[in-house]
Amino acid sequence: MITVKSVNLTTVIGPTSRIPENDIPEFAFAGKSNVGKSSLINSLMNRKSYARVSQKPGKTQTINYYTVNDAFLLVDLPGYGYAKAGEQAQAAWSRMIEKYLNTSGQLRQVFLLADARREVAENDRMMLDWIHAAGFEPVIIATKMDKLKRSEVKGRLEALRRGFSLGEVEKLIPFSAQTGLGREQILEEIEKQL
Ligand SMILES: Nc1nc2c(ncn2[C@@H]2O[C@H](COP(=O)(O)OP(=O)(O)OP(=O)(O)O)[C@@H](O)[C@H]2O)c(=O)[nH]1
Ligand SMILES: [Mg+2]
Repeated sequence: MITVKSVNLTTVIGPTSRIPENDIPEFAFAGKSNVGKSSLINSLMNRKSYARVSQKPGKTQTINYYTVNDAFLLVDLPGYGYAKAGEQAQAAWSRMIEKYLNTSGQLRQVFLLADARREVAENDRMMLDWIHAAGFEPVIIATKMDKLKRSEVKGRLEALRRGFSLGEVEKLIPFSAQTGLGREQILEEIEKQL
């Protein structure tokens, strides 16, 4: 199991910047605005608020690279589907994500996050298509599992599987930044690719 010894916000990329050519493996986290990408990255890094967590959605509008143990990078992608962001910002967002997915030479695995309480939306499926088109098979993560009642868990996970049309082999990891549920499983997925 990976033990986090050091973390470092290494690179911040805006819409017009070039995607950096790194020499260590990258693991990217995609998903709707407010789904919990930054919180998940903090949980993996054992940090409370190193990656900026937003009260308001649409906070992370850059691609943020966090180096862990000088061995790999966790990549916090900007969230999509924030209605108030405006059309221009949304367009800039999609260009940036597609550019990242298609040009990062070190990307090993994409994690696609979806809120366990919500239905899979059109833009979630679009994101999944882009990830596939770039040649990756994402691991889906159901976030905010602590907000579900015990009796809801099974049904919500099945709904996410249906929403993303997941087959038997595709992974769906239930996660909570609050309880740490799923953290080790995600770290194992990362370790496999190192
Ligand atoms: N209860 C609970 N709340 C969570 C969890 N993960 C994130 N949150 C909350 O959800 C809100 C959004 O979390 P972020 O981590 O900022 O989400 P994000 O996907 O990075 O959002 P953007 O940067 O806007 O794309 C914050 O208020 C978090 O505290 C979780 O596992 N459980
Ligand atoms: Mg964020």
